[in-house]
Amino acid sequence: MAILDILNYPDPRLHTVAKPVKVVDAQLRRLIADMAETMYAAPGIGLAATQVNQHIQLLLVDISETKDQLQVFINPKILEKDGEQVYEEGCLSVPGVYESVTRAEKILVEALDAQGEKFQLEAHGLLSVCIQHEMDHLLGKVFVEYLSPLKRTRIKNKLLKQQRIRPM
Ligand code: GNR
Ligand code: NI
Repeated sequence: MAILDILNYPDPRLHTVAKPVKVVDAQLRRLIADMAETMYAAPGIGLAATQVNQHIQLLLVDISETKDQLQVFINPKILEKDGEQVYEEGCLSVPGVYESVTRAEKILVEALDAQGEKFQLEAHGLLSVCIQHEMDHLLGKVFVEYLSPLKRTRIKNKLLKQQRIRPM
């Protein structure tokens, strides 16, 4: 296994739209294992392939305390959304930034698992937030895009400064 580099906002590659996975094979499971190791090491409760510069529809989540409940979603689709919740979100690609985002409270997701088997899951609360956050990454969207342009500019400049890149 290997720990992969995570892209940092405002890296333009974070805005790439991921393509569907065609085959669930050993090579894909190797990427899943590396992404899991990367997510646990970070530590984070979710990781989208986009964040490790792999532009395919693959995301992982593990919201358990014990960090032994990995859930893999390949080619995920949201079939139903219901209600609203506000959660203070963070992102491994936007280190040190935590801001409130409004999302659906309940989602019904359909996806393939790491064996290529189709499944459906109804998610609420943090799991629902996390899956929606990761699915946004696959669409090339980072959570700061829900914030005001002023906040987003401040966050961008703070992160560029941290990365020693001249502010825009
Ligand atoms: O580790 C993470 N924590 C988190 C907290 C609140 C809402 C969403 C998240 S996902 C984030 C990991 C990450 O950046 N996934 O893309
Ligand atoms: Ni994120």
